[in-house]
Amino acid sequence: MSASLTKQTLTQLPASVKVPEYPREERSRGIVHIGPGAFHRAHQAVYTDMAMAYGGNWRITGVSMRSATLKQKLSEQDNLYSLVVLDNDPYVQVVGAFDSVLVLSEDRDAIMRALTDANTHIISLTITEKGYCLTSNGDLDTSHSDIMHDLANPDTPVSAIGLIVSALKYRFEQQQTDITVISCDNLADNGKKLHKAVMQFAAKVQPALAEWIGANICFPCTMVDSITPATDEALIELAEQKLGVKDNWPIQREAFTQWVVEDTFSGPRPQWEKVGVTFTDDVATFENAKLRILNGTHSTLAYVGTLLGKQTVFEAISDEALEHFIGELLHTEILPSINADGVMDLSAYADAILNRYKNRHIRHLLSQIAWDGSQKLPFRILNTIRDNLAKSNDATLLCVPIAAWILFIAKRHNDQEELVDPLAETLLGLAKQYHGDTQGLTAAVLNLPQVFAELSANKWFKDTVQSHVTRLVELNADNAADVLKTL
Ligand code: CS2
Repeated sequence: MSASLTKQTLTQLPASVKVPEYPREERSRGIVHIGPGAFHRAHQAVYTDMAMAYGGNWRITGVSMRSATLKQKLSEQDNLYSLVVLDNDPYVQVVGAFDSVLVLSEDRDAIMRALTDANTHIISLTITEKGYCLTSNGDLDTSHSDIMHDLANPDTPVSAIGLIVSALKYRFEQQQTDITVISCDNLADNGKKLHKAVMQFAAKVQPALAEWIGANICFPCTMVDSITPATDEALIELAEQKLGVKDNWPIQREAFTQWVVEDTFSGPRPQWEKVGVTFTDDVATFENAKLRILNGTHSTLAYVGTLLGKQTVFEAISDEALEHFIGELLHTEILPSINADGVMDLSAYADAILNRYKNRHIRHLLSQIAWDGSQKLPFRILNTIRDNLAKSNDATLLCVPIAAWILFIAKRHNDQEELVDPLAETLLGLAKQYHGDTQGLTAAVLNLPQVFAELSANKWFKDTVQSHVTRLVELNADNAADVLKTL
């Protein structure tokens, strides 16, 4: 058995492996990151690791809201892990930015100390859409069980919003303002949404606290991008081959990576601009383009591709009929919904994304992208539909991923497979109730206000999804071109 990746073995790695270019032991924490999942470790943590070569105490303390696995795995290897970049010639980079991982159920006091430490200048988050506990109108969902718990027990929060507010309350009492709170999730206007949720929560705790947050703390919007398939056995083996030592928790991503950050900070930050991060006053255009073009087509490939029996993004985009459909969807309905004049060439951006999907070295499971459809589709597809309807543009093809999602739910129920979604119980309950009646299931799902909001009452939208469902029920690998053409 080979030795493990640790600070001792770090000095003996092959020359081809990139290692942290700063004296790691001398650098202390400056960031607390809530939700240190694979995406954060492959993206923001890598930028921060590289930026530390230009100075600064920006080590990261990760805060896991639930699972203790990462804490255990990383602590066994001195909080080091490797990133495998999947390209024609895959390479490995060891990331040293983490100083520790804490878990809410085990380390509540240590987490509070980290969040309120005067040397912590950034609280960042990747908690996925559902972690924000928002209603479909973008307000804090005060009927959410975690938010109800936290409003009743503000000193022992279980939600990320409650945790941030309790840390900011301490900072308010100490008048410690030099901190910025950064959302790194795939939500349109992520900083504004986070700010609103925090303000609405804080106002209920203490109005003066909300006022202080409003006046002193910045919540920049960001656009994050890099395709990051979940860790699997093949990756663990590849990492070991490249490292010559065993990393029990490596991560992987494509070579392409982008981070666009609104340049509004209420405290110091790493020199991220030196390592490829873009700072701008207008993140919205980048965010909209990325969410609608990349994430919108990703979800479409996930649901339609699964109905076609495909497993990965590469397999799905290699299907000629599906590739053609995605092209039509992009050029007739998604690109016209985005106003990017003078900021970016949308057509070239979309082509580059399709090329990224065609990377044969990446095995990105459609089932991973299909998670949490009830949370993702509003940002990825429904907002685009709304904009198109408002401009009297067509939105017919945009209703296809919605129809395919509904059939995907029915399929999960029929195949007795897990549906990963915070609304899984409701959705599978409907699939059971309407077993064999896809029209009934469609009507019931489209009636869920927490997903569709005012679109639940839009006759055109409901009729279009129903008609797609009728066609897609027939879809299979042999008739894909014919069926997709008639949608
Ligand atoms: C994907 C994203 O899992 C998903 O839903 O669409 O994680 C996607 O890979 C990233 O946003 C790419 O930046």
